[in-house]
Amino acid sequence: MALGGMFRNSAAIYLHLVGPLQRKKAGASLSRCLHQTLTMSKRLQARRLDGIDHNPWVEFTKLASEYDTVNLGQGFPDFPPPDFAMEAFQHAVSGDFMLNQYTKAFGYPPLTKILASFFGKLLGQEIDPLKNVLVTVGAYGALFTAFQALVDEGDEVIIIEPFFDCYEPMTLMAGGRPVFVSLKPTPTKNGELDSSSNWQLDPMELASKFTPRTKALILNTPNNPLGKVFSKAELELVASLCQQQDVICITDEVYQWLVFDGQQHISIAALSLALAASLPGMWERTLTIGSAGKTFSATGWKVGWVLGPESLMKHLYTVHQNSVYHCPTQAQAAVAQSLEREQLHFGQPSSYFVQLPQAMQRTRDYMIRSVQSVGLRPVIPQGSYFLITDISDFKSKMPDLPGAVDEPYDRRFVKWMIKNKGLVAIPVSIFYSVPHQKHFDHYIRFCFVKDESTLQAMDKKLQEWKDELRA
Ligand code: IK2
Repeated sequence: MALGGMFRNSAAIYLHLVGPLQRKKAGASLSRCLHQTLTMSKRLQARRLDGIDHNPWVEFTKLASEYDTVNLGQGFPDFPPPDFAMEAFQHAVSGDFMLNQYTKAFGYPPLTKILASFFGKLLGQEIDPLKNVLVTVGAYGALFTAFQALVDEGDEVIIIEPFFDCYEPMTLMAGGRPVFVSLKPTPTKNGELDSSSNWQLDPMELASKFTPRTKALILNTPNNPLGKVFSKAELELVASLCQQQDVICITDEVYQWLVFDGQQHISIAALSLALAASLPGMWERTLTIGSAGKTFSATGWKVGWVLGPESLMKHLYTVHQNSVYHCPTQAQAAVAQSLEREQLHFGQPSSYFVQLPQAMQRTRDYMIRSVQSVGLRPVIPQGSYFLITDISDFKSKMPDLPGAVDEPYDRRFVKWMIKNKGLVAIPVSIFYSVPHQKHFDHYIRFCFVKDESTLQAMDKKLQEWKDELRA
């Protein structure tokens, strides 16, 4: 209708400007054209978009912008990237003018080279920059390319809940069928704080999700929104099932440097399993995804990557070559220089990959204390930059918040909190499949990759709230 209306307006302007004869002829052909446009509008949306056209991010971002809020919703830093990364970007923009031009489709050569050498050491693999690396438009681009390249009509993809919400639509857009398995919280003792490590997979349930149609499993460690860092034993369980059932593993490791309390991030692609030495190993069946946005606190640069064996990567190259081609050369050059710097400082106190988690552990702990003061019960994240908190106490005290009856409670709660308390969070049910949302509608997610002043502003709002609760 909007399209028809727009067309009618431009047609009217055109007819007003031309002479009477031309007006008659043009009027007839325009009306045919207009008719065709209206007929076409019967079905514009491709069927692959059926059921995925509503996006909660759009709704909550819009609502947040309408009120005076402290925004702890979307996961991006409100502080600058490190100086060396900013300088690298400035250098890329103002230096070699050829960085304004196309580069290689699968990545700017200095970037694919440093990714290969940096991650080759971490994953214990000889990585070929030309065969095992693809640079993408953010980790989003990496995920999309992987799904399009490998998931076929009717293929099943196992998704561990809670999951970064785009995994489901990406599976569906590729024609696949998402199969969900939830991490379940083990009850804590009275008064004890919950931790993301208490949320675990039931091995029997996980095994039961594999069928002859299972093509891939998607893993996310550290996990968004829970902050869970999968242990070696948990990864070995996933890996052995992938090996036994001949399944591809897509592992989203964008928060790999953001681990706390001495935790260690382990890449599933680096595991070697003795039990199945005769089968292709984890490197041979895994795509490992990373993001410069998360790595260097520069989410707007939109540089991501995928690393994997040639047998899988060649299909991603086909998709990428024929769709995006490559991501901006200057941003890739800045990431290359920043990674080269990190390689020199690796493991030392001067490394950003050492400094960032230390700083984020402090903001995490500040936020934990702050949310506890109003009766929100945090689930301590082992990694990522998100903190989920249990709102059950509010659910029992204020069960009837405005909103549709079938709208999960956490969504109504977040809307209420934005409007009445000026605080933005994200409802955790959006990270679940529809059938499982009702079991997880009493958690909300706060993002703590924020400047001290933002966290203080949050704390101020929470203290005012606490005073109201006391009154
Ligand atoms: N994978 C995960 C697990 C992510 O969290 C993200 C970024 N999401 O952050 C938004 C939020 O949850 O508030 C991505 C992939 C995408 O990364 P990139 O920005 O590099 O495309």
